[in-house]
Amino acid sequence: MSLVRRACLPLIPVLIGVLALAAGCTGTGSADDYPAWNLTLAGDQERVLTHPELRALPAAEGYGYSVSTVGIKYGPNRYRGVLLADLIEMAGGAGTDDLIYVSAEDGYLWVFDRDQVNGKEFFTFDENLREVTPPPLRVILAYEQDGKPLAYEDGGPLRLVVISENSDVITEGSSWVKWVDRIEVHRK
Ligand SMILES: Nc1nc2c(c(=O)[nH]1)N[C@H]1C(S)=C(S)[C@@H](COP(=O)(O)O)O[C@H]1N2
Ligand SMILES: [Mo]
Repeated sequence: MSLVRRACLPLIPVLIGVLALAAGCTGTGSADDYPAWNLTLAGDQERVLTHPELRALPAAEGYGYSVSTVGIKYGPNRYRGVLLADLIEMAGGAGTDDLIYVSAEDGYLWVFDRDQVNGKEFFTFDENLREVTPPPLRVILAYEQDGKPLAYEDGGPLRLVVISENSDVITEGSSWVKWVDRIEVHRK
């Protein structure tokens, strides 16, 4: 007993140091720039991803520009996040007829079909809000806006954003779910 205690005690300060280093060195910014936030992925099984775990996944970047139902334009901004399609794969994938439920803290829910997860079927508009043929689009769960952590008032720490390579393509804000905390694959 006492032998074990004597052997382990000196290790504790070392362990604390290692943990502190690990906490300070994850992700792009410092860990303290982001509030604590978890994402629940519900597919065949349920799993929870922490914000640092999400930021460690392969990232996608592009321009996002949205318009609200009342015609207020928001953007363009540069966004960085994880492809929704990658998260669906992590949840076990989705079949052609499955639906993806993306929901938030405040109870808001938006339903995507598999084509939309892959950036298809969205309506796009020019800056005069005239409908245009959609360029290639991708849907990401964004955690960064213009190089900074996505702020709570902008829908952060995690917001669904439709991105493109063009800074002048506008998409409908209704699918830009703010404060996302759950993504669920609904099997048909
Ligand atoms: N969680 C959540 N996300 C949401 C909404 C909401 O009420 N709750 N409203 C949606 C709608 S209808 C629009 S037009 C945009 C508005 O985005 P804004 O508040 O950044 O202007 O957010 C979308 N995302
Ligand atoms: Mo809206």
